[in-house]
Amino acid sequence: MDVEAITAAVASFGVAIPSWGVGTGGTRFARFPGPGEPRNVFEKLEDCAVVNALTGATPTVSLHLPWDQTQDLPALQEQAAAAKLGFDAVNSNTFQDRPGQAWSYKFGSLTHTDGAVREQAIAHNVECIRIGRILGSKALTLWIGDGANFPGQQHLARAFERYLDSAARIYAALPDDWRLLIEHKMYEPAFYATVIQDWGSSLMAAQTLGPKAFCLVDLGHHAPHVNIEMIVARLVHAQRLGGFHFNDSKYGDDDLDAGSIDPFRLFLIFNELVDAQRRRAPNFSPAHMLDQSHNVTDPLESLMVSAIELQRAYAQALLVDREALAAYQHDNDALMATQTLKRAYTTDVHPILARARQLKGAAIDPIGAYRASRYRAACAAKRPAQRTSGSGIV
Ligand code: PSV
Ligand code: MN
Repeated sequence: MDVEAITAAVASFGVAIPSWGVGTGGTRFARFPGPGEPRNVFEKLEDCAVVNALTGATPTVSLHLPWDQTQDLPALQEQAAAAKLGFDAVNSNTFQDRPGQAWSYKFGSLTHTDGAVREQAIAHNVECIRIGRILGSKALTLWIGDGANFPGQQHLARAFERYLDSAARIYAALPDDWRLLIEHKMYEPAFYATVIQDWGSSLMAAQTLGPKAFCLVDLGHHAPHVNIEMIVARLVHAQRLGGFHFNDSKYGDDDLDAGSIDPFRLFLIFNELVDAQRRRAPNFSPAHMLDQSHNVTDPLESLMVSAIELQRAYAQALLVDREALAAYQHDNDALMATQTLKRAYTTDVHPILARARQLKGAAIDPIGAYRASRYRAACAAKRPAQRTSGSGIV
């Protein structure tokens, strides 16, 4: 691909901002909120609009319900339209109790042993679909924390069966043009066994549910050193790669900024995506979302840098000489095959990314422009400190 074509491809790349990512996150030990945190979904949208205006890379927002609940959906739609923001997948939340709810999720939600709890969790997901339809979303992301902390606590097989039964009810409520994105996570909050703990469980569930069910890969939800690009390749093969929650991790965390620890791994994942795109792999149109917890940075700056890291990985993957790579692979020339990838990965694509932003009317230097705008100080003045509606723990 020539430079112009790569620039155009980068300019058309978009990743959704998680609404919960614009507030400061936290760990289970503490949360240290910064000045001018958004206090509701409308203020979160204001922040998302700033990130998109400066990067041109985040045209959509992924809501989390009930954290982003509002009685005034038309106003939300209006604000989004004015800011030229769309809504990506809606995320449901049955991993927390909310005040006044009839049944507790302490021992699970969609897989709870009590049918009444399962019904409540199913109804919440159906409500998420209803809200998402109004806003123009086309997918529901289903992540549950259900599982066990002790061997023997849960009947492992039956818990999965209950998951399939509950998820089938949600699936039945999906509009024809929607996707159900099933997100797996190895552990946390369940530390012994999580019902949808890996891509195997996720794929089995997707294949059982039907053609609108896909697997969502949150990069941080695997054991250290797991080869995520291989998982991606397998899900592409199975025609069930539904999307990503991008982030990075070093140990068992799932929240660090995308590309901050292992940008080579991010590149290798994008290498699989570009390969699938080139091969016109069937049913291949994964959703891109960030899912990070910004604990020590200004969340908007982290989101900008993360979106750009994804574009960098994408541009570098586009630079891979695929014909040469295929020939080296065919000839079992391991050294030249890997050098072909390295050559693309070590190319400085920074000017291409800046040019793509310039073409879109975004900032050549988003962080510099953001700091010069003093947006954060303006937020601090007009948004007196208050807890955000998000959990702070991602
Ligand atoms: C769970 O750790 C997760 O990755 C899921 O995507 C949740 O919806 C999100 O984080 C927020 O807690
Ligand atoms: Mn996630």
